[in-house]
Amino acid sequence: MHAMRLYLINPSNPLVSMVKFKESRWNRYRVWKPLSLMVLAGLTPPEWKISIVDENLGAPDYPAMPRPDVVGITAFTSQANRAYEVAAYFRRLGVPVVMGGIHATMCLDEVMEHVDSVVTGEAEGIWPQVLEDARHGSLKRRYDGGLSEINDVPLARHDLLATGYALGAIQTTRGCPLNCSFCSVTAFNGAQYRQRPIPDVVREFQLIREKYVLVVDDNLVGTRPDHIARAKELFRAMARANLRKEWIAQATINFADDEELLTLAAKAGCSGVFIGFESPAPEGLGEIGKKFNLLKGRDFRASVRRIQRHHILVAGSFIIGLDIDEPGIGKRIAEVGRQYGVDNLNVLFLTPLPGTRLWERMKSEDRIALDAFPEDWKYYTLTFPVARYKHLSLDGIIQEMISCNRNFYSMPSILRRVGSNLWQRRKPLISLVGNLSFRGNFRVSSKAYADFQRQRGS
Ligand code: B12
Ligand code: SF4
Repeated sequence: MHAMRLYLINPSNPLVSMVKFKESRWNRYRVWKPLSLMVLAGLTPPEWKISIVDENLGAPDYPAMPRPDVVGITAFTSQANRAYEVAAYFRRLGVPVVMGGIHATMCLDEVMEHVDSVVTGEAEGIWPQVLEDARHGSLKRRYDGGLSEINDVPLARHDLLATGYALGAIQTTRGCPLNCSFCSVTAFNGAQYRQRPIPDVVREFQLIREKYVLVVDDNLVGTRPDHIARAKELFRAMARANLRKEWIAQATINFADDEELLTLAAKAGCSGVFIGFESPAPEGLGEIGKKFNLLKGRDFRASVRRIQRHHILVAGSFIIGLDIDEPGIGKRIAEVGRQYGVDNLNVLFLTPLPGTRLWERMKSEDRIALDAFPEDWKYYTLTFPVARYKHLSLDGIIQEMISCNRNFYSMPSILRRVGSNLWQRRKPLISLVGNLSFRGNFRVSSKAYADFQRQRGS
């Protein structure tokens, strides 16, 4: 049996790539490992010779590369256009192309037009079958992996990607019960919070070469007491294994409510968390279905401080463009970010992503402004306004975003924050790099907004 050659490709993202390194050296921090492809490689039988191609590291010279037997492509919605170009190239050569991931699942009919075979859902239960069919020349047009058995998630192939990324990546849980209206996670990974076996996670951490790691879980600690208990077990096991890694993760604000959890997280190497505050107004949280943040008596500033006391940095995420948002919202978010005391602020435009409740609602209200698909998918990065917002025009909302970032990332503000980190001995260097990186990226974004406005003729 001759070895079969498989390319697993992460199409370049229009806004995020090393090619744009010239525009801002902070771009390095925007290029992340495509973990999906490393997991697929982990599921692939040994008779396949696998290459993972991450176009974000630089444009590959496909004609100079050996012809593969099969190509697998992953894509977020924003990468769909480039995914179709890559698919067309390999199909012209007669190489069968399979596409999977979030966009393929949410926009099945569109994707079917561009590739030979589509895999919807999680891949663990189905990928070996897809490859077997490909080997026999009998690929089906469509496969559905549904939700995987969490114990079947293999160790990702961390050895297959080039070094040079700022962070390694690992996943320890899947699924989220909160089902916020703008997010595709509950629709894609289900409402049940599924946890990988702790020994697998520890073993996989040991395979990661990078010192700094992104834990990609949507919520590393979960929301229920049994979730928290598991997180504590995981952190204990990580500390025992003496991994010598520093990691960042996403969590809900209840992370702050348990001192033991925070102590264990810090011991296990946690150096920062992303927390979705989403809106400074309770009505905003109601609007997007993030009622979890509305729990009575929550003092966000005190919660943030409790986390920071464990030398863990807090990045706060907000959304701009809710129906309740009026002119002035940008400055308001910057003020609230400062008031909560977050170390970094990450603000994104409300974006109807296919497959979400927000998409259904905006579509039915004819509020999707950028809808020349697939071309317009490139703007679905959450860094462009793509909808008709209630009280803000396209130009107006961009101005709000600019005023928010100008305000929060002014040099005096950065120096004040980093100064206080220095004073509290709370990772001042990482905080400085984080703040400068956000500031640098903001400059790239401002240029992108100008191009966007020019192209839209506004
Ligand atoms: C980590 C993460 C990031 C990281 C790293 C991104 C990266 N390059 O890996 C960062 C923070 C950089 C990021 C950025 C963005 N992200 Co993001 N991110 C995630 C997150 C939390 C986890 C992704 C992950 O690694 N999962 C683990 C792997 C193993 O799972 P998986 O990717 O789903 O892969 C499985 C299946 O999908 C399938 N599969 C995937 N690809 C393929 C291919 C083939 C051939 C086959 C057969 C199967 C298959 O098999 C895999 C194993 O089961 C998801 C939410 C989520 N839970 O998925 C959001 C998510 C993917 N992100 C999202 C978005 C919108 C973005 C951004 C566009 C906007 C933003 N600012 O957040 C940017 C784009 C940046 C970029 N580089 O492209 C959306 C995507 C929705 C959509 N329709 O596109 C998600 C779903 C969250 C949400 N809000 O709904 N993200
Ligand atoms: S935004 Fe976060 S909390 Fe809300 S559904 Fe998505 S993953 Fe869950």
